Amino acid sequence: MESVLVEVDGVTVRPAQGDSLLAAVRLAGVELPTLCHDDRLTPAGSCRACLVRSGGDIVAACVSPAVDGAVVEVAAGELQALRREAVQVIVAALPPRALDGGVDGRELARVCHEMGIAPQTAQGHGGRGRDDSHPYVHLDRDLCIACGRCVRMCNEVQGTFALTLTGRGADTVVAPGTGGPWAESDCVACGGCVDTCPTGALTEPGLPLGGPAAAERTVTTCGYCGVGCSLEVLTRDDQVAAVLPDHNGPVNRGHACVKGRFAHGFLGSPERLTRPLLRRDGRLEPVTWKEALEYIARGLRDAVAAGGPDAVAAISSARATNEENYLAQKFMRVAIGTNNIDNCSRLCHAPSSAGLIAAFGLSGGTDTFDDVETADCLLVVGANPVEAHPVVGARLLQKVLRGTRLIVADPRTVGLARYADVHLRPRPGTNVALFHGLAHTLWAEGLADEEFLRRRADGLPELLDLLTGYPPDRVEALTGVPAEDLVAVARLYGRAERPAIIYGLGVTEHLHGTDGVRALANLAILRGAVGTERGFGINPLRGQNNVQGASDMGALPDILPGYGKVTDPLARARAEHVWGAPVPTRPGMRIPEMFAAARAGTLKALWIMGEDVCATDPDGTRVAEALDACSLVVCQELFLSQTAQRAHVVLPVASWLEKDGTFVNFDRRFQRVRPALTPPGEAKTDFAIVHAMASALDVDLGCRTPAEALAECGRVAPLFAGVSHERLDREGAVAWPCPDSDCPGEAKLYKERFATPDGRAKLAACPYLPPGESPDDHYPVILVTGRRWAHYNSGGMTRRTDNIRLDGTDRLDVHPADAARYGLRDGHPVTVESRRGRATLTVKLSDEMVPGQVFCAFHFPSSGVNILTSAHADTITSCPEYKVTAVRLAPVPGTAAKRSQ
Ligand SMILES: Nc1nc2c(c(=O)[nH]1)N[C@H]1C(S)=C(S)[C@@H](COP(=O)(O)OP(=O)(O)OC[C@H]3O[C@@H](n4cnc5c(=O)[nH]c(N)nc54)[C@H](O)[C@@H]3O)O[C@H]1N2
Ligand SMILES: Nc1nc2c(c(=O)[nH]1)N[C@H]1C(S)=C(S)[C@@H](COP(=O)(O)OP(=O)(O)OC[C@H]3O[C@@H](n4cnc5c(=O)[nH]c(N)nc54)[C@H](O)[C@@H]3O)O[C@H]1N2
Ligand code: SF4
Ligand code: SF4
Ligand code: FES
Ligand SMILES: [Mo]
Repeated sequence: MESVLVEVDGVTVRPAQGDSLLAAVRLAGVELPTLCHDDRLTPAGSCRACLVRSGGDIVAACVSPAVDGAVVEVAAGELQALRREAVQVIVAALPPRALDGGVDGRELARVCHEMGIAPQTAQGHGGRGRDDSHPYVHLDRDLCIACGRCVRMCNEVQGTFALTLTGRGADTVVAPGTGGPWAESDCVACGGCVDTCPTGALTEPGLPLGGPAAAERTVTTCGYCGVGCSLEVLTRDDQVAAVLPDHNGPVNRGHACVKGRFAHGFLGSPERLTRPLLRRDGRLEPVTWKEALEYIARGLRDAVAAGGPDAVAAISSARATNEENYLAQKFMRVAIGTNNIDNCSRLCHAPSSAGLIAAFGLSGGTDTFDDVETADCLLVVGANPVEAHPVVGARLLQKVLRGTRLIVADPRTVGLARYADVHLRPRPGTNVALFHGLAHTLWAEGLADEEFLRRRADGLPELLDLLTGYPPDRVEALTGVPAEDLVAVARLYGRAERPAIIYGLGVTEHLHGTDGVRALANLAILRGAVGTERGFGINPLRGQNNVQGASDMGALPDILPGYGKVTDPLARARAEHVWGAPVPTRPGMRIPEMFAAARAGTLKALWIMGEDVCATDPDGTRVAEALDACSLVVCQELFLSQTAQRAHVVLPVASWLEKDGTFVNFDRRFQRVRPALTPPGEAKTDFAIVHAMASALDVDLGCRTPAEALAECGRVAPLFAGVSHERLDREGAVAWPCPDSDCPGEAKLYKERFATPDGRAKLAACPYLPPGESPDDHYPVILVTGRRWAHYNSGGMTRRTDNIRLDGTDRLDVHPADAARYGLRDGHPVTVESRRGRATLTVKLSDEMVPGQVFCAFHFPSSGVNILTSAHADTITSCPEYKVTAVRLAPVPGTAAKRSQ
């Protein structure tokens, strides 16, 4: 970038062209106060705390460009006086508490302290009142100086546009744009406005006045979603005072969402499990760890005696750390002697893993999110990042607001769809046809990169043969997407210079989810937009905080740590060498197979480490039957979840804020997890529990600490050999593949060759096949399930926080036309019935839906959404078809509205 020459109080500096005078002053190391300025936001120039003289004029440095040859005066006494006067005017109108804390107070108090403005200056009487309606964001109007930082934060970083400045002159104050109380506004509680507010007008409950300095501080990684936000946890007396976004976080860069930032109230919930529980006479009763472990050891030995090692199975946890998952799979393979281990990737992105490995060789997104963010065209498919990956959603939205082209493919009008150049609304379950239609058009319009295809990809003739059957008008008939929209999208994606594909569960959770991933990958390959500088490939927004890691660590029935196959003698030999024990050769059972085996009586013992299968797996009635059929169910939990209620032994665990280890986020970055608190009562980490269970069976799993476990994993898995706790503590995040400690980690994959055996990408010629569930006369409506912003999966944690005040019930989004048709009223209960069972939800009229389709989340197990969903699953990976369930709707008697015909 070109620089310019500027002189600041006699010091010559070279800011970049386009920088402000404020940047130049800082480069010169000269002190200059600011109030309305935040580096992340467009400058406002309203407070006048940063007045300087430049070219003879008095100007606000934050809004004045640093032009070549500028001579800036900052320190002169007369300028200091002007600045002090400006701030004094602001402060004089504020009540005395505005300057509480002085040098240890809020930003305004610190600035005043530095400028020598006496605390008595603040003499305002206030009287404008507070808004404490929201659980996490509180407003003290008397402290608002109308600097607008909060408004800009909400617009320019978060993208929610919830705030505005109202009133005139000295009475100007921030307010929700909807009028009314904050709790009823559009605010999604990202906390950004609280962070940037310099005065304490916006605060969160619990945050100590002096900020980080007033409490103990632990930097860790969020334990909710796969974005992997780095967070700073402030604690006092072993309790969380506040959780702030870490400004050095590689993904979040000082931002976060309501879950990571505020949803920690579950920690102190009176329902938190603090002692082991054992079922006696049908009731779960507290026992000692010794009793619980002896019971488990006996039960496991009995199961193996009755049915061999394969009569035992484990469901590991994508909520737990890499080290815990590593140890869990080692336990199953070494201590029990079976490959029966799986994790919730099965329910989620198993099709991504299978599809991306088949197409490119490795199980993960092809690019880093930092690169994706520099794309000039985003194709977002079956993902709702504004709600499910809010920090990513916010970064994408800001890109789009700055002009990046956006295509959204989602049956619903999700947050990003409102900003899309084109919004495609395929009928749920028709993605493969849609993607083939796009591929057909790319080829027909000469937008494919034939040179790339020749050099780096296989399968073109077969694909072209198949694509003849997918012209736009036929695809319109299959998917409901207008042919001209399809063509417009193929042109946008095909003509972009650096396109990127981002996708979610709307692609994977289908009967043909893996085909969906492959057909989507075809687009990037046809376009030569993967493994090259001409695009950013295809990137799944992986869900759980550590679902990538749980699979990386080999908590899968056919895969060892680092993706060696259990059927590959070389991969087995490497693990056997490190573990000093044989590795079973037969692939184990997947989660749905475990339940089927339990019902059939061949699976005797099931160990569940942190998944609420009864609430979150499909066809819940049959899941409960499976658990009831086992002679031993062990469940490691924070709470007495629906699953724990059916277990024989429940072990209390530490949460992500109470343990040591690492997570791998959605773009393959290892990041450190550090304990900020001690676990309550007798709760232990999953790591300690796996060791204790092994000891109870007289097996020593080695790797005493999480650091040792990751180091050992690196010896089994060359992909991670260069990652260690010590390195992560030193360097922050490291992406895999990272084969040695000098390797920086490969954020962008396949630059030279793909990781398939022959180094070439594979196009897939998979025909479109219809979904497993189809509507009929009895079940005429398609139910799509997914996420809402305030709750997380089973809701076990978020329902036990004040998030319950932000979203208190399970709602069914219904198009007004359907509501009229079935006699449903907004806010009233509705019975939703599928071929398997019935759930009761609350109607929410929504124009985000297409008539004939309804949507709900599954965050309130008591409403029974997963009683409805079916056992149909991806034919390749067994990922459930959560996105398509045929249902019928009826008002709960006594609440019906008049029906229309
Ligand atoms: N707030 C919150 N955040 C979360 C979670 C949470 O529970 N709450 N869970 C985390 C987890 S585990 C995961 S996996 C991620 C999931 O994150 P996402 O994948 O973004 O989540 P979903 O809402 O399940 O599904 C995404 C979209 O797929 C669309 N869809 C459904 N069927 C089709 C189809 O046939 N074609 C297309 N193109 N689209 C379709 C749905 O309308 C929905 O908007 O979120 C993570 N983040
Ligand atoms: N209808 C429908 N159902 C779905 C989906 C959908 O889109 N629609 N999505 C599916 C997807 S993608 C996923 S990932 C699953 C998620 O399903 P689950 O994994 O069952 O959901 P969670 O609520 O994330 O976590 C389960 C439990 O883990 C516990 N827990 C949290 N941290 C820890 C820990 O460190 N250790 C241990 N041992 N336990 C812990 C929590 O208390 C919680 O009860 O749901 C699936 N279910
Ligand atoms: S908390 Fe976030 S979403 Fe809510 S008003 Fe503040 S910046 Fe906007
Ligand atoms: S975006 Fe995901 S990782 Fe970041 S704070 Fe929210 S839940 Fe945590
Ligand atoms: S910081 Fe420059 S005018 Fe406010
Ligand atoms: Mo997930």
